[in-house]
Amino acid sequence: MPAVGYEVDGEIAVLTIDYPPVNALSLAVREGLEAGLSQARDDAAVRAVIMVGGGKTFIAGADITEFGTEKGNSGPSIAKLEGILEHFPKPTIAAIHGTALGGGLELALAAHVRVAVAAARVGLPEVNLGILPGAGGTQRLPRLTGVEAAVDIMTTGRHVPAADALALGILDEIVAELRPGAVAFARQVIAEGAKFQPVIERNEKLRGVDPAVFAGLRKSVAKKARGKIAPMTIIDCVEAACGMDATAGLRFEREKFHSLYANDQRPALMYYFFAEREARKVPGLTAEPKKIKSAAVIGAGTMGGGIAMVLANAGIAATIVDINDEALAKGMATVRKNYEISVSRGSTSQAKMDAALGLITTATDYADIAQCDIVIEAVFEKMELKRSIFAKLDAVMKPGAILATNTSSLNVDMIAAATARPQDVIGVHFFSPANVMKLQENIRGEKSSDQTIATVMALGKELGKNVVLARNCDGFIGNRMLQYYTGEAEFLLEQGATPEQVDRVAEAFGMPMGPFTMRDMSGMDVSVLVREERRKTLPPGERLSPVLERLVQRGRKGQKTGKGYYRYEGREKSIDPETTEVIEEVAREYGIERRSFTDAEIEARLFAPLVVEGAKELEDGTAIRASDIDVAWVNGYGFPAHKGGPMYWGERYGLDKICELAFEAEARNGPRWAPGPLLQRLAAQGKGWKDA
Ligand code: T1G
Repeated sequence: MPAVGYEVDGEIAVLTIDYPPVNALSLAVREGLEAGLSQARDDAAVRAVIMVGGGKTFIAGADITEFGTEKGNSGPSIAKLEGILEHFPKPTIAAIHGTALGGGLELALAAHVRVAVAAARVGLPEVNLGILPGAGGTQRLPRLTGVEAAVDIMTTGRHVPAADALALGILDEIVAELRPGAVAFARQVIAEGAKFQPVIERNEKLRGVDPAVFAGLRKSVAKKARGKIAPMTIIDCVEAACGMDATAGLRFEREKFHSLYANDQRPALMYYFFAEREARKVPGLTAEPKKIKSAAVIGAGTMGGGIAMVLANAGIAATIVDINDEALAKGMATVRKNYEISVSRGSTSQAKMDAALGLITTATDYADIAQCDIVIEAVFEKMELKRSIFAKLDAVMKPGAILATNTSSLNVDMIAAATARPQDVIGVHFFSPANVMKLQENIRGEKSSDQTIATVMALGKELGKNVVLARNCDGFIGNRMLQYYTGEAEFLLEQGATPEQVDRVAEAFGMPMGPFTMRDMSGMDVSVLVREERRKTLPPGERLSPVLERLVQRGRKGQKTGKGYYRYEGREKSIDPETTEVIEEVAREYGIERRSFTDAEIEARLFAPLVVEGAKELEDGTAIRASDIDVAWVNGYGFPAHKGGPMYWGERYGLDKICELAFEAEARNGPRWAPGPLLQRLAAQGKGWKDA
C-alpha cells in the first residue's frame, strides 16, 4: 500500500495519507505527497486537491522515530511541501479528522483552506518534545489567530477542538462528514472560482502589536514553564513574526528550532514521550480487557468525588456510595463546586459539566451497585476498614466485576484476602486531586488475574490518565521512593540547610513545589500519621528526623494553622525563627554539627536517593522498566519532564556518582540507604538501565 493514495473524484484529486498508526510525516509520506501533488498539478482534469488522512486521524506531525536518522534528513522537507501547497495553481484543501498536530497542522496551514469534522482537534504540541513548530507554525498560526492565542496554543501544546479552531480562524469550515463534506466544499470553491491568499502573506493580525504584550506573555508562560526553555523560544519566534517579513521570520524560526533540537531538554522530553506510551504495555500480557460501562466508588470524600468525576468525564456512569445521605450530599457538593471552578476557568464547558453530572449518582445500599463492571474503594487508609468493605463487596458484586482499591500504600494482597475472588482485586491508585493529576498507578496483587490487570490498564487510557503497573509492595513505585526524598530533605535541615534553601533548590530543579512547602500545603499532621506506620518498619539503628513531629506538637500543622515550616499571612509565606529553633534543638540532641550547603550538594542529596530506590524497584520487580518509574514521578509528583524523570536524570548525572552518594547516605542514615546490587553493577560497568 503506498503511504499516500491518489484518486480523482470528478474534477478533484484526493490524496489519502495512509501510514499507521498516526500518519506521521515519514519519508514515505513526504515523498508520496510530493508525487501526488505533482500528479494533480499536471492532470488538466483536476481543478482542486484534497489532502485527507486514512484510518483514525489526519497527520499527527513529523515522524519522531525518524528524527536524527538518514530517512528523517532525506526526501522533500515539510517546508518544501508547504511551498508547493502555498503556490499551487489549483485550490488545495486539508480535510481533517482525528488530530492534525505539529507538522501535520503546519502542512494544513500551508494549504489554501482547512475543513474538519466536529470531533477533530488541532494543535502544535512540539513544546512537549522540547522543540518548537519548526515548519512555519510559529509564523503562520499567529497570522490566523493573533499573537496571544497562538502563543497559548504552542506553549501549552494543547489540542484545540474543531469548534474553537473555527472560531480562531484556523479552520474555514466544519463539515458533517469528512470526505463527502470536503469534496462538496471543493466543488463549491471551483464553482465560485475562489482565490486564496496564502496564510504566510496575511499580516493584518501581526501589524501594530504592542511589544508590551510579549513581556506579559513571557512573565505568565515562564511561571508554568518551570525551567523548560522551548516555551520561551516560541514567544521569541512569534515576536519575530511581528517584526520581520515572512522569509526572515521563517529563517529565525528555523535557527531557533535547531538550537532547541541541540539542547539536552529535547532528548529528555522525547525519551519521556515514548516512556508514557511504553508504560501502557505489560510484557507478556495478552488477556483482552473487559469493557467498563458502569462503575461505583466507595467513599464520597475528596478522592472518591474526584474519581467519580474522572469516570463521568470519560462517559462512564459512576455511583458514589457512602454510609448516609449527609456524607453523600457533602461529597456531591464538592464535586459540583469542582466542576463550577473548571467551567469558570474555561477548562471545561457548562455542557460537559452537565453531561458529566448527569452520569454521577449516589447510593447508601451496596445492592444498588451490584451490577457495576468495576468498583473503586476510596475510604480512609485503615486496613481493617478496607478489608470489611471488600468482604461486603465480595458478597454483593456480580461475578467478574473488578474490585479495585485506591489505597496509596496499604498491602493490596491483604485487602484481596478479605474476598473469595482475589483474582478480581487490584490496586488503582489515583493522585490528589484525582480529576487533575494525570497518573494512575495500577498495583497488581499476587493473585490479580491478567484480565483484571489488562482491564485497569486499558481503563486508565480511556480515563485520559498515564498508567504504570507496579507490583504490590509498601508504597508501590511512587510513595516508596518519596520517603527517601523527604527523609533526606529533613536530615539536610538537621545538618545545616534551611527549609527555604531546600525548597528553592527543588523548585529551581523544576519541581512544582519544594518538600517543605508541599508539606505545609497538604498538612503536616497528615504526614505525621503516615510516618507512624513507617516508623514501625524501620530497621534497628535507623531513625526519622523528629523535626516534623516537634513542629506539629507546637501546633504548627502547615498553611491551615498559619504556620508550619514557614509562617503564613494568607498565601504569603515567610521564614519563622521558631522553626530554626526546633531544628537546632534536634541537631544539638543528636550531636550534629551544622554547616552550610551549596545548592548543588542539596540537589544531589535530594534526588539521588530516588534513583537508588528506583533501582531496587527494578531489581525486585516492583517496576517493570526504569522509564515506568519516570512516568510515575513526572505525572504523580511533578518531577520535571524536561529532565526525563529521576531514572533518566540519574543516568545522565552518572550512576557511579549516585552510587557514591548512596554509600555516604548509608553511613549517615543507615542500611536502607545503601545502593543495591543492580546499581552497584551498572555503576561499576559504566552501563545504564537498558542493561539492567
Ligand atoms: N511520530 C512517530 N510515531 C508517533 C507519533 C509521531 N509524531 N505520534 C505517535 N506515534 C506513535 C506512538 O509512539 C505509538 O506507538 C502510536 O503512534 C500510537 O500513539 C516540524 C518536528 C497523535 C494524539 O507531538 O500526541 O511535527 O507505542 O499511543 O493515544 O514542527 O500519539 O503504538 O508503538 O499516543 O491515540 C509533533 C505526538 C511531532 C504528536 C495519538 N506531533 N503524538 O494518541 O496514540 S514534532 C506530536 C500524539 C513535529 C514539526 C515538528 C499522540 C496522538 P506505539 P499513541 P493515541
